[in-house]
Amino acid sequence: MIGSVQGYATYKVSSTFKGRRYFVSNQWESFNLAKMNERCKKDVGGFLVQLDHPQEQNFVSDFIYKAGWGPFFTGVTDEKSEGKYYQYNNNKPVEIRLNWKWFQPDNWYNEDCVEIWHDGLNDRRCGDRGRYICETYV
Ligand SMILES: [Ca+2]
Ligand SMILES: [Ca+2]
Repeated sequence: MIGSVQGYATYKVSSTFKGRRYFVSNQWESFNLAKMNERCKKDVGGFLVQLDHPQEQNFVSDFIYKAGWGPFFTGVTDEKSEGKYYQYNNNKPVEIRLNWKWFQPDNWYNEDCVEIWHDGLNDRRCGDRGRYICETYV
């Protein structure tokens, strides 16, 4: 944790990881992929976190775990086609092996957004209240 940034939301800022930096919003609100991706752009010049590097999930997990209570939403989703996960920001399919929590993803009542915990990912309903994670290249 290296400080905080104030935009529309307030964010805690991570250290750098392979030329990237992460920001986690401090407040809980209804999650929306388009809205939060736009916030990331305006507030920190980034995008909703893309999980596209093999070690990235671990780094982000460690970072948000120290940031307090979740849920913490990522930019990974299967809203266009059930079970086909892609990065909302650039529409590219997820190419790394995602580390899911046990028995996830289960698409319980149509869960199309993905939250990250210290012990893995879970699919969750977009629209649930939570915090979101932005990513930038540094
Ligand atoms: Ca789903
Ligand atoms: Ca789930």
